[in-house]
Amino acid sequence: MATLLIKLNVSVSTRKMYLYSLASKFIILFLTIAIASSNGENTYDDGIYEFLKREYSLSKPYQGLGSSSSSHWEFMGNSMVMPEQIRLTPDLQSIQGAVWSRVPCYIRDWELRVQFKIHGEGKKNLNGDGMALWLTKDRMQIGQVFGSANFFTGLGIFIDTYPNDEKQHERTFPFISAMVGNGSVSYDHDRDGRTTDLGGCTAHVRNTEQDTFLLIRYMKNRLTVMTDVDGKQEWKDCLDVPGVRLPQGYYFGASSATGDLSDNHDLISFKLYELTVERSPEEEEDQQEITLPSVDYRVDPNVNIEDEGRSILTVFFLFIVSVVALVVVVVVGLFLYNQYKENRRKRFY
Ligand SMILES: [Ca+2]
Repeated sequence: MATLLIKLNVSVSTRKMYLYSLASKFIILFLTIAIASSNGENTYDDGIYEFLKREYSLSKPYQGLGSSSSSHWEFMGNSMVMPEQIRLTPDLQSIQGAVWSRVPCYIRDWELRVQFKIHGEGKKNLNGDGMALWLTKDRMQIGQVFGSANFFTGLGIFIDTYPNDEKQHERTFPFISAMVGNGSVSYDHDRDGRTTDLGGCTAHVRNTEQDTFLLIRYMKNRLTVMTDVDGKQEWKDCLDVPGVRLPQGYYFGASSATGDLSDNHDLISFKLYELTVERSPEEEEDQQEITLPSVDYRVDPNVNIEDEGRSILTVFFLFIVSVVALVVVVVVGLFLYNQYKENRRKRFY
């Protein structure tokens, strides 16, 4: 009996020890996760890590904003901070507003996630003009491109809510597009930037019930834009362009403008994540040479490549058919001629 009691005691204390060790493991795991998330660190696909960079980010309650030189962000035009958003423009005619980072960005690989809201009283196609997100050499310059300067040097992402070019039947608005400017190329507002854009997508972002988000990723010179605008909580492809070369030390910004038509253009959050990406020595060297923004290859929207490709194929096909037909005619002709000669020879003898 005594032996049994001892055995029971031993097994109870072993179980306690096991439970204690399990509990402590859980606590350690919990603390690790808590510390990691408080640092703004998350694991990304393929082992790439992302770190939230607070100095380039904006979110409620929008601290670190204003005219003081210690603030990271500065206002321009009619933009204003409200409890739930930064209103770049109210739903009034001929208004411009912007917010610009004061800190030049030397992060090479990054992902920007923007929550925004575009809403107003105007009926469909009686609203405008949209908003833009920037990473440019110059900052705080009022102008004609969604409230910011034209002939910009850097990257512009446009959420264009009004079709200025009536001929754009194949594009449904609102339309999101991207442009890389080198200081000497104009954004053509009357053509909705069609002549210079790197492509884009339609996104129904206006007067929606659900929250609307945009993701811009710049990783190893590849520019990717995705949207999450239909309340499904998943990113949808919009634009993906390799060979986009952007120099370091540029400024992030967001701007908006209204004209005869208007909308509320609200920036709710602007979160910049640094991505940790491994590079080969060649890629390192390639990066150091970038002094002016450029794109290795841009599809010219005025040339219909599909049609051109088709016509080249047609010409090639016709050429092959002609050659084959010519050979057949020659061979058949020779055969018939030989037959004719043979018949004549037989008739003579
Ligand atoms: Ca437009």
